[in-house]
Amino acid sequence: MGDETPGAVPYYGPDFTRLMREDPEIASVILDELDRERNGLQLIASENFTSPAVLAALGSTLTNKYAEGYPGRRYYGGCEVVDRAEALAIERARRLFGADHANVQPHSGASANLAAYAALLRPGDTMLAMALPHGGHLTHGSKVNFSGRWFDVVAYGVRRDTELIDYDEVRDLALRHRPKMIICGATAYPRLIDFGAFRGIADEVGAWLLADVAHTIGLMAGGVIPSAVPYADVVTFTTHKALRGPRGGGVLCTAELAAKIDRAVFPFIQGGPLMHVVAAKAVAFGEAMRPGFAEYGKRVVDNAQALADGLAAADMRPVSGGTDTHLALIDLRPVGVSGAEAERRCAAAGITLNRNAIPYDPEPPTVTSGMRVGTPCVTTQGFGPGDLTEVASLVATAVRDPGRAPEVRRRVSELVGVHRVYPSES
Ligand code: DSN
Repeated sequence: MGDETPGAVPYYGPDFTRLMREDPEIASVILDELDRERNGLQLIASENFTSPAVLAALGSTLTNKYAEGYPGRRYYGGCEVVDRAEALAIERARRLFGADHANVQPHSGASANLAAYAALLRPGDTMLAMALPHGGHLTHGSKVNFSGRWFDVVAYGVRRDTELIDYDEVRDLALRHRPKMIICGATAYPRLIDFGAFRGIADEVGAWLLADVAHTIGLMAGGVIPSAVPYADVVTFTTHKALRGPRGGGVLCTAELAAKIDRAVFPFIQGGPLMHVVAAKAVAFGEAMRPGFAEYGKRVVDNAQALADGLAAADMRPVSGGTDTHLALIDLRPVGVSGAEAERRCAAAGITLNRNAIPYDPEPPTVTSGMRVGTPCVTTQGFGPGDLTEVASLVATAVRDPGRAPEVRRRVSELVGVHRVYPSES
C-alpha cells in the first residue's frame, strides 16, 4: 500500500464526483448508460455486468504505464509493479483453465485470433472454419475481415435438417482441402461443440486446432460445459462475456507454442498492453475461481433453457430445438417478423437483444430471420428459471404485438427493480 495518512482512504483513481464537476458531458453519458443497463432487460448473449472490483481495477492508475514486453522482460523502466498484476493474471488464468500457458494481453477476441493466426499460419494458408451465417465469427474467414482476405478459407456449416455441426462434412472438407488450421467455436451456435471430434479430424490431416471459445469460456471456467483446453493447440477467448470480466481477450496454449504465441501478441500485432485491463482480467479470473462461479454458470444455462422453452411455447422456434449453453438462436419465420423488426419492437419495450442470421437464412444480415438471446446478464442480476419463463412471454408479446410495448415495459421495470443491477450496497 502507498504512504497515505493513517485512516484516510487511499487515492487509487476513480472519482466520479470529480468527473461530474470537470466533464459533466461525459459524466452524463456514463450515468445514462448505467440507467440504461439498470432499467431494461439485457439479453445480448455476449454481454455481462462486471463486478465493482473489476470496474475499480479498470479505473485505476495502471492505465498510465507503458509495459511493452512481458513480466520481467519489459522494454520500459518502472514495470516492477504492473509486472505483479500481469503475473497474477497469467497464473490465475493457467490455474482456472488448466492450461500450460496463458497470454492475457490481447485487447479483444479478434486480436487473440489474429495473434493465433500470426503464430501458426502464413498469408495464403488454408483454414477450415465455421461460416459466419451458420454461427461462426467475422475473424474466422469472413470476406469482409482480414482473415478472409489473407487466408484461403474453406467453410463448414450446420446440417439443414438438424441445425447441428456436421462432423462428417468437416472431416470430408479437411481431407479434401488439407487445411493448415481448423477452427472450432462460434458466436451463435447454441449446442455443445465436440472438441474431441475436431481434435481427431485435425490429427488426421496434420492441422493445428484452434478453439475460439469467446462465448463459452465462462461456462468452461465453472466446469458447466466441457473445456476445449485438453483438445486444442490454441484456445482464444474474451473476458467480457459469460466470464464477467473487463472487455478484452486472451490466448491459452500448450507449452510448446508458448513462445510463438507470446511473440505473435507482442511485438507482432500489439504494442503496449493495457495494464489496467490486465489487472481487471486478474480480478475476474480470481472471481471465477470462487465456488459460487460454477453455480452462476449452471444457472446461466438453466436460465437459457427456460428462455428457449418459453419462446418455443410462443411459436418462436429455437434453432436446433433448444440450447446447452448461455444462448438461444430463434427462428422468427413462424411469427412472420424479421430479426431487425423484432430487435426494434423489443427495444421499444425495454428489452435489448440482437437480430441474428439463422442457418440458411433467406434474408440479408441487416434484416435476418432470427434473433439471438442470452442469459449472462440477467443471471448476474439474480434472475432464475421462473423469471426467464416470464421474460420469454414478455419477449413474445413485444415481438408479436408492438401495441402492447408500454405494458411490457412496465413489467420489465418491475422485474429489474426486484433484481437490481449494481445495487448501491454492492
Ligand atoms: N460480437 C460478438 C458477439 O456478439 O457474439 C462476437 O465477437
